[in-house]
Amino acid sequence: MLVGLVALAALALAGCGGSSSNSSESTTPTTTAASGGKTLDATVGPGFTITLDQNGKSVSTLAQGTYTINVDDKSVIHNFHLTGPGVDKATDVGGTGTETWTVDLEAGSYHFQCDPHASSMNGSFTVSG
Ligand SMILES: [Cu+2]
Repeated sequence: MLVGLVALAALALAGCGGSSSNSSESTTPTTTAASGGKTLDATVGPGFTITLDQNGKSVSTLAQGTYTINVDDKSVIHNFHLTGPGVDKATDVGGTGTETWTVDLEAGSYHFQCDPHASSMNGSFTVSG
């Protein structure tokens, strides 16, 4: 009986994913973005702006954990460079496009900037343990 319940729950979860007639019993772990909201949006350019948002709000503090960062580099004169405990990741200055980073944020201070314009294009946030 318990096995039957678990199978039902798995089917129900798979159904939420939007695939209509997927009757296989494969439970693909595709529940990253929706639960917990641990997705950040990093944007640089096309003007002299650099931002890091979570759910449309500028990030100032975060709980430690694993985050997905969707980076959108919109300019060939800017880049997005994130540094902090255990993290040092950057896009190319001369390139544009989107990248997806998975980062483990630990307790401490993190800083992001556009390297060619670091004095004016920068931001920071704090991660609490
Ligand atoms: Cu720049």
